[in-house]
Amino acid sequence: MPAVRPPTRASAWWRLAPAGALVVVCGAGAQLATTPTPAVASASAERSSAVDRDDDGLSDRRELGATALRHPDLGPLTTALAQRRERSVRLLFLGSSTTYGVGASAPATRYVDRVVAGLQASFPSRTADAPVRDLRRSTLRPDRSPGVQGVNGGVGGTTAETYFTDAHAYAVRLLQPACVVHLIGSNDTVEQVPVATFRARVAAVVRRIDSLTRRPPCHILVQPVRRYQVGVEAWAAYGEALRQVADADLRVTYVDAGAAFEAYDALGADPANLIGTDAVHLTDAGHALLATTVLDALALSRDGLSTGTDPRDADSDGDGLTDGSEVRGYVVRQRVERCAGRVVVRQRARSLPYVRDTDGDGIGDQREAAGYRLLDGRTVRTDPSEADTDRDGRTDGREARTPGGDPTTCRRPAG
Ligand SMILES: [Ca+2]
Ligand SMILES: [Ca+2]
Ligand SMILES: [Ca+2]
Ligand SMILES: [Ca+2]
Repeated sequence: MPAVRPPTRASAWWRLAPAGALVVVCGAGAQLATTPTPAVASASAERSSAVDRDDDGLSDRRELGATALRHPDLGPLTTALAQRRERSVRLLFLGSSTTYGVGASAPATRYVDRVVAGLQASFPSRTADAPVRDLRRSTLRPDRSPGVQGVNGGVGGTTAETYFTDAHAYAVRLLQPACVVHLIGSNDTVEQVPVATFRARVAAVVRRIDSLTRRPPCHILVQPVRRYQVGVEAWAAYGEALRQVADADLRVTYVDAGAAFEAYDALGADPANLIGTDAVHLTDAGHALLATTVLDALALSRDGLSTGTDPRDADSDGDGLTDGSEVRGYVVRQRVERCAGRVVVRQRARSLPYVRDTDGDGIGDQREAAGYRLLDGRTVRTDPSEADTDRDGRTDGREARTPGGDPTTCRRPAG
């Protein structure tokens, strides 16, 4: 029998863990990142692969995934990506004109659309990939289909003071993004907003977004491309401010996209034609380089994904079955007369550790595995991963609600 616990409210590890506690959660990864001596590094790697703090049969390493161990600040995104076949994984892009797409010749060549397309290619879902939508369209009718989705919240001309509005707050509350990408600072540098003020404003937006979400998202702070009228040193100070915001919070990542443009001499001879004729906005090639820089910095791959579960909660979806039993599988003992003629007395089932009703038949995974009552008083068990256990065309839930119905026997209900 699978291990059964009373249902608890599903929770996410990064929500339960305040910033300080997260250091402990990812202690092994953090130790590796500080490049200790090789002997220490391998010892901590070994420890982390064996540690199973919630005692659910899955190691912390497996539950967090290699990517999150290496890059703990992306935890909310990597966990969401692990669940992408069942749930929407939304990325909200904030910023000014470049985020909005100025300079790009078509929506598909915008930096935002390229980042989203790159993630969709790396992390396919069951449904057709949704194109990036703007804030208004995303909130008018939220797309509930599974997979990676992009929401473009860029507003031209904005600074750190103005790039996050009440409309954005509404969208965050409604859409609950897994990660928020902030490309901000270009206009602040031109307006010579004091660096400390800039830093405080970005940090305040991060905090505000966190307060609007049930599971605080990750944040990616992208240092924009330098503007001609801003000196290299002044520009670097704003980048340093973003880095400080990222260093202060374990869910915030800093990406220096501007450096890639300096390396191509974009503000000099610009041989790769990255900056447009207005000397401000990016060309299609510039948008492509920006997108590549962001994707490369995140270094996300399917291999590094986790089980999509919480290493501090033995039952991430609170359905009464431990994460370990749902991932590894368990035996359901029940005589089932299938329509094909075969009679089965026990079958091995697996269910999703982050979805309470994996097959969507209206009966939770734990009830299907442990047994539930039919209207005639008998108790039966059914396959939590098969909506129609006896394969007679009617779901287990429907048969259980029908007088005379039996989801374990292939026949029409009496009457
Ligand atoms: Ca565990
Ligand atoms: Ca469970
Ligand atoms: Ca079910
Ligand atoms: Ca059936």
